[in-house]
Amino acid sequence: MICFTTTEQALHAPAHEFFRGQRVPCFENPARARFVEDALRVHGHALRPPTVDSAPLLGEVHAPRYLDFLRTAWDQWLALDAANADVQPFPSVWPVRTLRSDVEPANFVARLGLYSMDNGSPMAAGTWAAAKAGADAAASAAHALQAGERAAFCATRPPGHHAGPDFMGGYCFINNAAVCAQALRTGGAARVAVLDVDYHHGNGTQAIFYERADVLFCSIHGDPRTEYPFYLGHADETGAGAGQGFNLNLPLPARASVAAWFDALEQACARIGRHGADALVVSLGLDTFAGDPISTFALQAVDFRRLGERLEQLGLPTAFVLEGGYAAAELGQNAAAVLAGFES
Ligand code: Q9C
Ligand code: ZN
Repeated sequence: MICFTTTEQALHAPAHEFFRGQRVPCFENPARARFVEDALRVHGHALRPPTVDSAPLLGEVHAPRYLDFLRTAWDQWLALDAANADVQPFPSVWPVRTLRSDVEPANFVARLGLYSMDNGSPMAAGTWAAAKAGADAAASAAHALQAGERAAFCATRPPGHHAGPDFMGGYCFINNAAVCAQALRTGGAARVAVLDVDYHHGNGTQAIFYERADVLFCSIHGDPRTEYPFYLGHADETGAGAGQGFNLNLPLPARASVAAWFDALEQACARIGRHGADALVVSLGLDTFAGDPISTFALQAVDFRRLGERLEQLGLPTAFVLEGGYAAAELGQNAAAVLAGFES
């Protein structure tokens, strides 16, 4: 399978995040991509850099003022104090209900809160470069499908599916799956389906396409009553306006069985089949793995292979975009298992 990786991913290397009241090493780190690259090579996949500049697409899925902020955030942080080079910025205040989000504050941390859904998306000097390169990979995967490839995989890092039209969140900055879906639409696909199999609901992708009928969004995830991102991902979110009926959420209780997970996958596949899609984008989170340190599902490598086999049966040109998965040492073999199932 054609596989896109980026050298820039390593430039996004914040040191720590907050977890249960403590500062801990980031779960989402450059080693994840290295494990994926190593496993892909072992399985005989050729790795290549992005071939497409995603810049013209970014404004189709994200707000201009958010992109301006992201692009310049690190320089603004350093402008406050040169010593900030060794400090990570974290938001500490957010424009929740009754507060205004239309006026951009001058204060940097206030703007960081305006453009963040949580304090769980640490930034570093190379965050923009890495996120932009990941988006380029997602656009390149779309381009490869349009050039006739049956499938493509992008080792996108940082991940993207929590990033909404104008906010970062959950380790995500640019919504790579949305960029890929939009690239497919711009390139001529009339209908696209996005299937999000990350443990966490893809709130950003849902929000970006919620009022659109051309991009179907389906997600299988931990029930937001107990699992991140908490405030979106319920079954009664079915789309709005022209997009009514084009959003399918399949929340499962924490610790759901593998059998329950594959039952949900069947429901998602049935809906995707009815959409008459010209192409499929898979938000491939692998944090459904039994050994994941922050999630509670129970999939094993053999199940990831079965996932790949089932997705192949949809018969669609398919772009895989890496999302979460924090058992880094097993991430590569689990990603390779999906591709092996797809190609078997
Ligand atoms: N602060 C993805 O899988 N919180 N994001 C974890 C530590 C958020 C996961 C708790 C988990 C986000 C792409
Ligand atoms: Zn996740």
